[in-house]
Amino acid sequence: MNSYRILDANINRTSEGLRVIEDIMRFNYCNKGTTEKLKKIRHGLRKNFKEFNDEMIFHRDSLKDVGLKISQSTTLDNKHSINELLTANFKRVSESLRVIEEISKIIDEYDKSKLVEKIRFQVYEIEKEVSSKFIKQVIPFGLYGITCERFSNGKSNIECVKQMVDAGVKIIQYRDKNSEIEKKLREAEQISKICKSNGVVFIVNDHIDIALAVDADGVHIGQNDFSIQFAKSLLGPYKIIGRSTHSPEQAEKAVTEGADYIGVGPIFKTTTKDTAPVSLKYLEYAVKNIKIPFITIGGIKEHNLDEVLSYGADRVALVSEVVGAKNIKEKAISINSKILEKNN
Ligand code: TZP
Ligand code: MG
Repeated sequence: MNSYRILDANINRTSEGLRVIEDIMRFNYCNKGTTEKLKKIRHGLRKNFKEFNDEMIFHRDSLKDVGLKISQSTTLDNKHSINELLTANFKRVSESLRVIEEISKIIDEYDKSKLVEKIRFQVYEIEKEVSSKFIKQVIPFGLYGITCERFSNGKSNIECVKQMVDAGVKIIQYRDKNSEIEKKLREAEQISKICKSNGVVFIVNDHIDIALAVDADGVHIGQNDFSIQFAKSLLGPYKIIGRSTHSPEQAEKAVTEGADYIGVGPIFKTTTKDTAPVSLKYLEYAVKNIKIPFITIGGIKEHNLDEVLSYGADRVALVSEVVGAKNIKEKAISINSKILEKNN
């Protein structure tokens, strides 16, 4: 086994990945703290494997690397935004650190392996920091989960969120129109933690202050709430702003004002929200004309989901149908897979 060749490739890979992130933090975001941390890790790693330098260079054979041909013949690694660059390079760094960690064990360098494991966990923490401050999350396809204690048959909002997250739902909105603000803050804090540790996007309905306090990924605001511009001025450029819309005019306005996604609905009659249904005609309009993500919502149940999907909806919110189900997890799995399969 050519351990030193693997070690060499992965130390280079880690350093290069760290350098890309470091330079983005340094020159694009002028963020001294993160730049310093990354630089320290990069230098520390090199220093710890310095004694193998000669051995590694001896085993290096870049021109005969079969991976180069594969990489040259694909465009899968193309990137279009700083977000994508950061995400891909964090992934590259943690993966290559893991390889160094494992290879170190078989060359009898267990202590070094443990040290690299520690570095890997430091990188995870930095990724978390960078992603909450500088990366705007994308709106995932599939079921958009929303809390609603009024329909959850005694289950708490937290319990509902846990089950939806367990089901693989990738975006959760905390919506509670009735509770005291203290309770909302406490619940939002807990849901934020659940979402962060499961890679789920977290949106707070109505409350920009709560979204900020719990470091949510964004807010959802209705037609009678704050303006999108005001929300942006408080939340900065890396938080998601979603806007409810009930007509093509409102949709176009939200897009012009810079919403990251819009709600399209209520499609059918619903008792969850006091707004008249807009019918599938508005969904048809959105599919044809709206170029940002939109969430189809309102009166949607498992029995009419196929109809909604046949119009081209790719992100759908079913509120009472999911939180009111006997088994929320099973219901969410079933609905989410239908939406995702239809859009595959
Ligand atoms: N916005 C438009 S309709 C609606 C919201 C929040 C409620 C949808 O709830 P349900 O139970 O899925 O009809
Ligand atoms: Mg609102």
